Amino acid sequence: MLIRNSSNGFDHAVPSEITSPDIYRQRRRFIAHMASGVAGIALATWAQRDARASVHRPGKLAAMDAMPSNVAGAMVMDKVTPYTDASTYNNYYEFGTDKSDPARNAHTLVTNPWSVQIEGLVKKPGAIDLADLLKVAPMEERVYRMRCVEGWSMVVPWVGYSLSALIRRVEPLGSAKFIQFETLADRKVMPYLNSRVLDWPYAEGLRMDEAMHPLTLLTFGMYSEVLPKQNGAPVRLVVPWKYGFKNAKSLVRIRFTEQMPSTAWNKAAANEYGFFSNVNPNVDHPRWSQATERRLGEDGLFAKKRKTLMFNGYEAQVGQLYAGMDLSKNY
Ligand SMILES: Nc1nc2c(c(=O)[nH]1)N[C@H]1C(S)=C(S)[C@@H](COP(=O)(O)O)O[C@H]1N2
Ligand SMILES: [Mo]
Repeated sequence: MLIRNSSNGFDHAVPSEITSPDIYRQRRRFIAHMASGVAGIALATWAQRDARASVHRPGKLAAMDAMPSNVAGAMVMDKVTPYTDASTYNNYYEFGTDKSDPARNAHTLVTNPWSVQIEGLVKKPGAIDLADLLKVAPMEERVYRMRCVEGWSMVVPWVGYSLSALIRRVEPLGSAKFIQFETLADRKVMPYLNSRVLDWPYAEGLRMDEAMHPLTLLTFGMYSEVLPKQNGAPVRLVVPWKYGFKNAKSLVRIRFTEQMPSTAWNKAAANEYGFFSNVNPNVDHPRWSQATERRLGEDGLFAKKRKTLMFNGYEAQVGQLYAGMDLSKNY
């Protein structure tokens, strides 16, 4: 793995299966093209592939015009998961509990108009329109691993900016120690809100230092395009060192709190899903091991397993956030 972020000083390498240097250079060139306005050609190629795969793709993310050519995003050198896998094998329980349900059902989600409510312990509470939210900081591409607590993983080029930029913008009070994230709960468009799998709206939370960490991405796109609805359009969280369920989709509310906030999965099964939920191969889920994972798009459904990495491979960047904590108790 190689993560580079000139602005944050990340430069860490560990052995793992890596993308060939050629493909890596191609990707970098593609990103530079996106930024310099030559995107049409590159996108035509993507569109052709799309036609072959017959997967609907939402198109270019307008705010990417502002993306700098020297992208200061964190890059993982693992092979990027095919778009088709990342956009058809999903967890978005509001649209159904089968992996194929969100891609089939989420088309009913209305993502425009959209705004995110900022509330709680901040100097500047209030609603922020999506158009304004897109402009809080320059967009970056970050190729992150994502590890679902159920044992599958993927590598996705997300597009967004560090959540810290938004947090600074709204000026939290000194008493704010945590942030709670709430996502859309609209019975008109989300068939599974009538089920009692979870206590809706879906809620997640981070400690302030986790939320401020540069890797924590407020995410608007993937694969150089707008997020597909099943992946959490128009705006979601991506916290790459934590299990996938921390990555709340279709955010509508960001609340600054003094106490550790409740989260949907912790409420549903506290002995299985803790507040921290850092990826940890040494702490098993009560019902299964977390030592290995299956990478989406690799050799079909019964592929050989990969070893799961501590903090999903981001230990050098985030390990110090948990210094001295008993990770088997604070799971
Ligand atoms: N609102 C909402 N956000 C959600 C979920 C959900 O059911 N509802 N599922 C979570 C889980 S369990 C995972 S693994 C990731 C999956 O993200 P992906 O579909 O983009 O891979 O989204 C997370 N965010
Ligand atoms: Mo998950």
